Amino acid sequence: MTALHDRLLAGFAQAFGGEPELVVRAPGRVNLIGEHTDYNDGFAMPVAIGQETRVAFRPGGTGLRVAALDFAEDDAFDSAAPQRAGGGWRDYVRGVVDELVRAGISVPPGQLAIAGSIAKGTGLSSSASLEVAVARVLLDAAGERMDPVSLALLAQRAECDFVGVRCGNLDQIASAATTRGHALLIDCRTLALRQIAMPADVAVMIVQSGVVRGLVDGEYNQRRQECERAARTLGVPALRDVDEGMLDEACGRLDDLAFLRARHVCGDNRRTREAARALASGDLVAMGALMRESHVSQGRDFGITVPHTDVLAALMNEAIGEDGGARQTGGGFGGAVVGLMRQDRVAAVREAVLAVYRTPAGDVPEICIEVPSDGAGPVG
Ligand code: GAF
Repeated sequence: MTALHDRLLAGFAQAFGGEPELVVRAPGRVNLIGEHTDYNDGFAMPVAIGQETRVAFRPGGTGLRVAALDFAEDDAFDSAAPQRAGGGWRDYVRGVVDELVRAGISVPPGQLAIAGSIAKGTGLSSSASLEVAVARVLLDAAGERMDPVSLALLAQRAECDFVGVRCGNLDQIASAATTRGHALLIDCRTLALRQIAMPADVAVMIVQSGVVRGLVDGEYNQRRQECERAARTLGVPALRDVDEGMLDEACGRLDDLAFLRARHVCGDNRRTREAARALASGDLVAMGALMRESHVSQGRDFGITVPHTDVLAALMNEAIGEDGGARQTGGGFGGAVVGLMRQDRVAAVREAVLAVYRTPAGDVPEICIEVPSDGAGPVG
């Protein structure tokens, strides 16, 4: 099927013998625009990508035995009991099991193998895709159905409660609820979703800066606290309830840092809604301008770009020209830069990046062209 699938089946056979009964895939995502807006009840617009996590399951035995093939590590625990966090990849699995048990699902005992093609720390949501894949395979094995958004929210709770990242719902919804060939406009408060067809001649390019980041390092939660402080001072439930005009009028009430954080969030909420309209009408010039503005705002106001992603985004924007744009994507502090461009610009942009950009280790960057994929589901 794919190299990942073959690796998963071979790893399952080696760890547990024989074959799985169920295989599920859940994609990573690249966020086109709307960053750090999700936990402010705002808007984001991701696409699901071809890089994904696959999990294979066979019911039987007592307890859950888990083999994480990418780490050559395993875990074993009672799948019917509440779980305790212990650190590392195990928390993503145990956290999901814990949430399923809390939701009244009778998680079957069995063997579970996990393999993925999303590199960690690259801003493409390897952790959300793992959570969503594990939740979906265990629900399927239990004979239970859950709609994609409820499944995503369950996975998000697992990350918040077990891993300790107070993330929003963007990554899990993107992994669970996207549709092939479409970007997904998410209203992170109402959970209204709008699928937006990608224009046929538009390419999504992801370039890895080579600066690896993690969300657990405190900066992410700190940004969230700063946004919550700004909302409290402004007397609103979340920054979603403030637009840029209101913010300008209220700026005297906010400390400088809270004002800057709020300006980014309010700006990206507006830009994301405008971007959805631009993409839906195939207006890549408008879409590109919004992406460039969003990148600037992430650096100037939100303090989450780094010199390498600034250089890379500038280089890509120059090579793309007016018809499209590029910006750092994901939680920030490195990771990937996403570019949207006409298909006929891909070769020139790739060439420009490879000629000039080097990762902190001095390597040429990884570049891939992504075709927006379907959200999580069974394979085969
Ligand atoms: C990370 C988080 F997990 C998401 O919830 C979101 O906040 C994103 O950073 C930034 O937009 O991926």
